[in-house]
Amino acid sequence: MDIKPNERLNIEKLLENLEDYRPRRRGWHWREGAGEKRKIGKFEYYDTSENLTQSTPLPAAHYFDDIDPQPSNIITTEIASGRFEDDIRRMRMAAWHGADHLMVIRTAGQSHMDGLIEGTPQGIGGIPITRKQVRAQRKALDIIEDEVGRPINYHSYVSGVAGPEIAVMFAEEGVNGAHQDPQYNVLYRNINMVRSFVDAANAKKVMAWADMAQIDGAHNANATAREAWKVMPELMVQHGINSIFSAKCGVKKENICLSTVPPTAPPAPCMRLDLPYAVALRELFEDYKMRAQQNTKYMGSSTREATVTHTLNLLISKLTRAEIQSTITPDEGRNVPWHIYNIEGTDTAKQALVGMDGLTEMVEIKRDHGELADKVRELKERAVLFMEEIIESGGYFQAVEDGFFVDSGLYPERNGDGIARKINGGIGAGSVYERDEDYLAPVTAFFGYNNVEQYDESLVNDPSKLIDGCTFEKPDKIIYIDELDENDNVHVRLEETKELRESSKIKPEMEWKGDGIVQTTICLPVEARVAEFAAIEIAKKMGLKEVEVIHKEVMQEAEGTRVEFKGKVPFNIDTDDLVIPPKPEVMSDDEIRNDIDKKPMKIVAGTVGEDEHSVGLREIIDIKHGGIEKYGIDCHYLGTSVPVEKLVDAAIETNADAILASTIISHDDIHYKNMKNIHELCIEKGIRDKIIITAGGTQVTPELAEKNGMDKGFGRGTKGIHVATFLVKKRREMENEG
Ligand code: Z97
Repeated sequence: MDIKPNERLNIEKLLENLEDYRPRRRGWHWREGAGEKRKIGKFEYYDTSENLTQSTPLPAAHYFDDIDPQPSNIITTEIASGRFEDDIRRMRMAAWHGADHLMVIRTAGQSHMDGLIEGTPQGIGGIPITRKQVRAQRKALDIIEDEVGRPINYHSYVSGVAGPEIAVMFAEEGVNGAHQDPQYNVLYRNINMVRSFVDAANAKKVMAWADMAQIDGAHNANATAREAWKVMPELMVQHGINSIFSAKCGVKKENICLSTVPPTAPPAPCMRLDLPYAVALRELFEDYKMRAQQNTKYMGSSTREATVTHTLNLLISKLTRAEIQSTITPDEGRNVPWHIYNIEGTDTAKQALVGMDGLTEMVEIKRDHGELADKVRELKERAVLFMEEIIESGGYFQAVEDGFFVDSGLYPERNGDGIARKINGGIGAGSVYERDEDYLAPVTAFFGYNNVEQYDESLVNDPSKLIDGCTFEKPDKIIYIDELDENDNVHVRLEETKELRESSKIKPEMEWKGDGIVQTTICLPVEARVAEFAAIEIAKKMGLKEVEVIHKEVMQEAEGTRVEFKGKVPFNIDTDDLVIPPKPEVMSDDEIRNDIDKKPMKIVAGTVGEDEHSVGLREIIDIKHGGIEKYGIDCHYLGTSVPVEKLVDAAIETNADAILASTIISHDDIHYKNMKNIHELCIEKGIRDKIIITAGGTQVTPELAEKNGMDKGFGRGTKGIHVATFLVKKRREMENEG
């Protein structure tokens, strides 16, 4: 299924024959050419990766020949709105902006589900993982990665008591990465610790077979602890436990990624706390990859504030390292997972990382002495002592029982507020049994004793041969169930939005097709609480439904409050009914400049009649705001209230190519009368066929200007480039005619 850039992804078509879809590759993919020096446009870059074949560059790229340099780091965005069919469309937008790690991971509580579910139920605030969703999304990403020209890593999570089953399904379906950390289940989901570690061994073994990247769950301690910067020693301990466990289950070290978050955020002096931590962590775990995520613990609903925190975190990634750079949607605080914020997060990372290209060639961390060196040493010591105490206390399980983890004291201090779990407690307690002697598991990538040799000694390393291959070798053995619920499935949902997909009708959307959501920012001259309720009234009067205030910020208690609200519009717009004026024609700056370089151009300009307005015309001429001077056009500005005769005479004297008349005053149609006068005087003086005449002003209608003898009229909103484009084109035309 090929797709053109201006063509929407056809979700119905994508869902056809899903039962026959097979992933075309497995395993994690790092960016190609990462860290090589390369020339892109007019610049040399030190740490980029290969360019995309199609992409959406940053907004300022049009000043730089539309280049779109890609950092060496993988860029992650989390997309899981609850409707996988709309997430696919968002994935395409994110990939075009430079994301190549698409995580279906949000707080749907996947880890509370005790088995694999089938079909495509709609999630709430996240998405339950099912085979059909995974398959449809991987299939869509095959198309999208071909479109942008870079492999895309698809990722979700292997957690809960169904973890091993999910891992198997992911391996079958070509999922490229997953969160897997038994400590997450134990601490945050109260899953029995023995069960969780046994399950993890199986899951990790399967993930190793599928060459998946693994992300741990240490960052959750940072997000959960009351004073997050104090859990730094513990974070390193958690990373250590999961990393070595994974390596022992056969996961390659380069596929083991530490999930690290700079633990604090402004107004804390975060660089002084976070940078030494980042250095210590990377030194202790130099064989492993870093997956850096922005700090969300202190994130409120201000997207501006979240973006600054993210950018400071990106500086740490740049100064140290982060093979994978996550970008939380900066709206985590308001719980509105919207398309536009995935794109903003992705762009923030791309922009900051590319902007800091080559920084470490010029700036160095003071590693050997001073505050940073002391702190790095101290953090490592605290972490090692923490680990030693775990061993002394009787091991990991005992330490969890004793509440060692997520305690908000800075180790070795303890505040007694850690999360304690019982070795015999939690979900799945007592569900782990020793394997019987004749236990048989003739499947690939199975952890531990599976007793195959009893049946066929030659198959010890290839147990699934006993059954002529398992689902890994023989995907046709997978039992594919399309849907289980006749009301809660993708076909029912698509039916509801059919009109919006198959006609010229559109509706605003933030999350799902046709959700109608709009967001508005206002400033009200009252204190916050009054502003909030006033904003709701205003939104209702604007015709919005289901109004909610999503952000408030005091400008000054008495003078103003900024309020952002969202709501839904109840109508569609038919794009076929729109009257869209033709796009103003603009040439590229270079094309205009080349023309003027080859053959100089001169103009005379003034505000005609008794008209003292000068600003508009000067903006059209002046280089500062993109006026026509910038293309090298020689401009003779005659001032305001210039008589028509003077303007025409000046044009003759200077042998000008064009007259630019500005006329703002419009009573008694004086502006059109002036135009007519200029036109007629030029005829009288015998220059009309050699000169271009244009008139501009806020009340000028292009059609009427032309009726009154102008070659072109320019109304409100005109920019220098519009005038320059016209002058160049008209001159070419006149030359051809002459
Ligand atoms: C991230 N922004 O990217 P549940 N397993 C592990 C986890 O860390 C998580 C889950 C499972 C964050 C995403 C935090 N992580 C959210 C190791 C969650 C999720 O089904 O929500 O319980 O599992 O890491």
